[in-house]
Amino acid sequence: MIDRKKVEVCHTPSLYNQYKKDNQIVVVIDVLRATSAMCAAFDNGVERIIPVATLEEAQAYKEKGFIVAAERQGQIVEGFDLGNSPYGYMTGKYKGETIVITTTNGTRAFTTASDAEEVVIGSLLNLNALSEWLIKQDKDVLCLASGWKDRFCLEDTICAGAFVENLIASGKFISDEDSSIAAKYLYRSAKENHFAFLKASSHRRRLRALNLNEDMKYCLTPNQTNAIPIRKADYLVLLEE
Ligand code: 3SL
Repeated sequence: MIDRKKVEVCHTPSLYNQYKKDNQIVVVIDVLRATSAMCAAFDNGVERIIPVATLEEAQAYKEKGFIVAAERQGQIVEGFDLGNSPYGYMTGKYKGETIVITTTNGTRAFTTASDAEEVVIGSLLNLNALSEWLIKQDKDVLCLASGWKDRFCLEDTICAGAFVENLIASGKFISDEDSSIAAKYLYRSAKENHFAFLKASSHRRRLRALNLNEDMKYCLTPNQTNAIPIRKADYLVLLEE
């Protein structure tokens, strides 16, 4: 009998304790836009990312001379170097650099999973590359959606559902939880056109009001990079295989 591993979905950081298990890989997902920006950053040569949950921690790093990205309410926080638009990381300016980042939900989800054995960063941008790597690890996987201020959100759910779909299709994984099955069906409904499917979603409305349509189109287009950010100590580096 094949010993199939589990791939499950946790819809918000506040539910993490209900889903966490020993020896599990946690995939932190914040499609709009934190984990998409992190994938874009590594794809463009950033050396290391230090995610922090609060503006106070970010400020402390800034005072020590670090490059610091800070987002709140979808905008760059005054006094910091950049925000979480993926395009901000594509200029070549940050090649080889360490960037500290704090965002409303994504970096909070990352720190919530600090007790996990392994943490990687997922987005639609690295969907297939990360799926292939997860399939090879032979470990249970938990997709942790960042949500919005601990509320369910559609875009992270769809992305988590895409990982569930890919991992189950390998024949090596199953899902038990209704949260995972729901995510998979939502992904199937959305996959022909994520941007259109999310038209009425709260985050699309929020970012549209800030004129961030181009960011959304980029973040919602799957498989633009093979970059897999992986946690090492309390920071992220590019997974080298
Ligand atoms: O919550 C987050 O981590 C952000 O990515 C939110 S926003 O896309 O900047 O609105």
